[in-house]
Amino acid sequence: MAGAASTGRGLLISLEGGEGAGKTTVLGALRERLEAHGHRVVQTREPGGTPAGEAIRALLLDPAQALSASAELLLMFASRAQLVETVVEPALARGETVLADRFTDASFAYQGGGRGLPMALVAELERSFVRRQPDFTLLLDLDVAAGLARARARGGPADRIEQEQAGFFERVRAAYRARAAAQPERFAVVDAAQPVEAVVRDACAALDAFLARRGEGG
Ligand code: Z5A
Repeated sequence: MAGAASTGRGLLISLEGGEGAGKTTVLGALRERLEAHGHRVVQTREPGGTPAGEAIRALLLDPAQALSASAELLLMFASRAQLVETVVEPALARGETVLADRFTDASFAYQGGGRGLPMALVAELERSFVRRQPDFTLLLDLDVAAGLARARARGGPADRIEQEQAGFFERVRAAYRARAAAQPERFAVVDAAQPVEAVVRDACAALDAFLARRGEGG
């Protein structure tokens, strides 16, 4: 599967993590960093990121919906297919950098790890409908109990997936870590248990190191 780097087009950079890992906090800093390096940045989120994707997101996160695991997986990919075709690929073709708040790794972690669906099925959907992996993925790794405590402290009602038990989130974390360990050239793992400033510092340092490997200094 070709990454953007090998096509000479724009870059696809994704941010992943479990519940309460602090993605929202880190995204803004990564965007600023990329812009400082001269990148034109298009930010996306999943599920969602397009009008159709946001409607699918509402369905996916609605606690009143008793979705089967397969339906959940296919809806995640329906949202992703719409995003890839109408936002991600056009941006990459224009030479822009896509900063993705979750991408396909989330389906491997949540639907493969969390729900126990076959990883080969997720990989088949990726091959058929996404056709690329991120050039660089930052994984914010955090102990599940700490992440759930942060999410609870944030307040507000839990969505359908947030209502899952700790065991589900342990499997999600294990799947993310296994993917990062299997693809060290693509992933950087940041210890998200640290204070916010340290998480942001380490995330920006990992991004800088990736850009430096591509010959983008400073
Ligand atoms: N999902 C899936 O199952 N399959 C897929 O393929 C995809 C997604 C793409 C929605 O995703 C759900 O969809 C998600 C995965 C699933 N389900 N869950 N659970 P989302 O990304 O939109 O939702 P989320 O994971 O719940 O993200 P979030 O709510 O935006 O969380 P976050 O960005 O990681 O956390 P945060 O809001 O930045 O921080 C949480 C709180 O902790 C907040 O009060 C912060 O102030 C605090 N915080 C953050 N960092 C720190 C540090 N370092 N120390 C202390 N406190 C901190």
